[in-house]
Formats: sequence, C-alpha cells, structure tokens
Amino acid sequence: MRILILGGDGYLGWPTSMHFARRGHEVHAVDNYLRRRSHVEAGTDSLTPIGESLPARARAFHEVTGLEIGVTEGDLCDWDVVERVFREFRPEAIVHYGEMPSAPYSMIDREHAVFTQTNNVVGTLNVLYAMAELTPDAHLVKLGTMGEYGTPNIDIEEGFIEIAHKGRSDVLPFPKLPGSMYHLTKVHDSHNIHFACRIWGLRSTDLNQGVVYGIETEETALDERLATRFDYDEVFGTALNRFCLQAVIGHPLTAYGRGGQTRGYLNILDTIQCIELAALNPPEAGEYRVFNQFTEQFSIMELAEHVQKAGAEVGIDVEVEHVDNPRVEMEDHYYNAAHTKLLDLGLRPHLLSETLIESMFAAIERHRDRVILDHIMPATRWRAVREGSAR
Ligand code: NAD
Ligand code: USQ
Repeated sequence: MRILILGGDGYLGWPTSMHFARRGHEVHAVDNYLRRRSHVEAGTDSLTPIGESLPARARAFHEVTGLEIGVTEGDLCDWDVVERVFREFRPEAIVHYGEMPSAPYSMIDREHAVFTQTNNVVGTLNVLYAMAELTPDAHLVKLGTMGEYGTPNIDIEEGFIEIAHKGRSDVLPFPKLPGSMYHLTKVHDSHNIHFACRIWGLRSTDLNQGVVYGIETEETALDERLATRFDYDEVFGTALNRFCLQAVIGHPLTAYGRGGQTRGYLNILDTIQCIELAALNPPEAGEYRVFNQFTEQFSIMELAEHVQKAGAEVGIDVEVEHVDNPRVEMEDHYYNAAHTKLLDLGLRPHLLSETLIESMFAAIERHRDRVILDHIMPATRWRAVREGSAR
C-alpha cells in the first residue's frame, strides 16, 4: 500500500514510517520540523539523540535495512506542499500525526493558542481538500485524542452515543468537553473530518488516542541512528515518560494536585499496532469511524506507584511530590471509557508492567548526561490569562 505519514519526523511518526516500510509498504513522510523548532525556542531537547533531519534519518534507515522512506520537508498549512505531495505520491492511506500535540504549549498565551488552532485545523482541512480533489478513495487515519471527551460523569463510548430525547432517539457524536486549547483542535478536526465523510463521501478512522509511553520499537532498536525522540520537559513530556525519567535522575515524581486524574494509556508498540490495524481494515466510502485507542486506564497516583515498585526492584528509591496543579482539571472523578473496537480488529495489548518500566529506566540511563533539569517542574498555568499575557 502507498502510505503517507504526516508528521513523520515526530515521536510516533518516525517509528510508524519505519514499521510500514519494513512490512513492504511504500512510505512517504512529511514534516516541517515544528516540534524540533519548539524545543530550540524553549531551550529543551529530546533525551535520545535523533538524526539531524528527516532525509538524514531516511538515509540511515536505508543503510541499516536497504529500504526506502520518501521524504518531503514542508508545512501542511501550505496548500502548494499538500497538493504536490498528494498529486505525486497518490496515497492509498494517510496516517495523520502532523499537528502540534502539547496541551501546555497551547495554553502558554494567546499567541500559542492561535498558532496551535491554526496549525492543526488548517493543516487537516488542507489534507481533506487534497483527498477530495486527488485521492477520494484513500483512507484517512487521523490521530485524535481521548481528551476530546474530557472527564464526563458517564461512561465514554467510542465516538457515538444513542440518545433518547422527548420520545425520539438517534445515534449522535458523543459530547465533547476538552481540557485545553490543543485538545479543542482535535474536536474541531473531528467535526471537519466527519463533515467531509458525510458530504464528500471520504472515508476516515478517527483514533482517539490516550497518553503514549515508551522509548523503543522493533525498528528503533535496530540501530542508534534510528532512535525516536523522547521528551520529558513540562511542555512536551507526557506523564509516564516524565515519571520514568524523574525516577532515574532522583527527582521526585511530579504528581499534579491530588493525582486522581485518570486517563487511558498505551505503549508506543500498541500505537503502531493500532495504526496498522486501522490502515489494513479501511472503512467504507463515506464512513467516519471512531476508535478509542488505549489499552488501560490509570490515575496519576497509580502510575506513580508502578514507577515506585519498578524503582524498588532495581534499587532506586522513588519519591512522589504533590505539585500545585498548573492545569484546571478534575483531580477525583469517574472515568470509564469503552475501547473494544481495536481489540475486535485483533489488537494484542502490551500492558504496563514493572519489567517494561525497568527497560525504560535502562534506556533513559544510557542518555542521562543529556538531561536538562531546568524544564522539569511545571511552569505553564491554565489560569494565567491576565493583563499583558494576551500579547
Ligand atoms: P510530535 O510532535 O512528536 O509529532 C508531530 C509531528 O508533526 C512533529 O514532528 C511536527 O514537526 C509535525 N508537524 C506539526 N505541524 C506540522 C505542519 N503544519 N506541517 C508538517 N508537519 C507538522 O507528537 P507525537 O507525540 O508524535 O504525536 C503525534 C500525533 O498523535 C499528534 O497529532 C498528537 O496530537 C497525537 N497524540 C499523541 C499522543 C502522545 O501521547 N504522544 C497521544 C494522543 C494523541
Ligand atoms: N500530569 C501529572 N504530572 C506530570 C505530567 C502530567 O500529574 O508531570 C497529569 C496531567 O495533569 C494530566 C495527566 O497527567 O492530568 C496527563 O497529562 P500528560 O501531559 O501526560 O498528557 P496530556 O496533556 O493529556 O496530553 C498527552 C499528549 C497529547 C494527547 C493526550 C492524550 O501530549 O498529544 O492528545 O496525551 S489524552 O490525555 O487522552 O487526552
């Protein structure tokens, strides 16, 4: 299959590109290095050293495996770039990771919020128009987020819910209560994609993914030059990845508030498995599917306990600190989200274990001399809008 990977230089996009190429697919990756530039601006960096550019990474991949990954360095918000890639590559499947993924980044100030919403919504609109004009039979596999739903006091379904109202009933999109300007962009995308399926007959799978953890995949382990990025700073690092790094360097785990915040989580190996399952089992023309993509749910304190236990097994004493919560979110709440559709397609989850955490410790240990300590504690606050901040 010809598979276009948008955001192919990212944490998930690079290993996904390699995975599909090694399974015999024709892969083309697009990225504008937004993620790399954001780290340079903030003075942060990936713990793992990564190839200097997407072409350099594709060259290293070729040297190691003999396989090709095509590359375009360009911005999805630039219609000329998107149109050219679709016209020349003619993808059969499009895996769309290419957005600004950080909730804290989107909450820094007005400028970052406007940028995040423009980048994500406009990039995805360009992709939808390119599909409608040039590859109407292609399948869009779009990365959404479990955060689109927020934390309602009812069970979360996979995208749709049957609602009975005043004697009538219908199956309608599940209500959305996102918790950041970033999470809102995914809701806007979902509406636009659903519209494109209903009105133009496109086909898409919207993957509402939980928080990903992990540092290695089958392909990144082939050679050091094929490593994917691993972030642990307060803006781009995610909960379990941050906790594992904090444990290794002897920093107390930063549990925000009471730590009862519960989310869906999955191993990076399962992200790749889910994307492959979605791509190999496309929906009908005109169909808009939603899968909840995570394997287990944990509260922050449960995650912290797992890391403490793994630490104890390898002789690391792990402390937990309840940091003043920089976000506005519920800290004790009901959470029960359905996630059976990917299991029905054959997903075989890699569940969280102390062994896995210990292997993350070992991988982190190898690069501990690269840790930048200044950006571990949270600094971006959700309630920071005051005079002067709306530059
Ligand atoms: P990432 O930032 O490492 O990857 C996204 C890539 O897209 C980056 O390399 C970035 O440079 C690129 N990009 C962004 N805007 C672009 C544009 N306008 N044009 C071209 N390239 C652009 O993030 P990630 O963690 O790999 O996440 C990938 C996707 O999965 C994102 O859409 C994110 O919202 C979603 N997601 C991630 C997680 C997670 O825990 N990592 C969880 C749920 C959903
Ligand atoms: N948290 C802590 N301590 C930390 C970091 C986070 O307690 O040091 C808490 C947060 O307050 C939050 C939870 O952990 O309650 C998750 O935060 P996170 O930073 O790990 O993840 P989040 O901001 O939700 O975003 C990440 C990805 C995003 C994706 C989302 C999936 O960056 O791209 O959409 O996970 S979900 O959480 O399901 O919305």
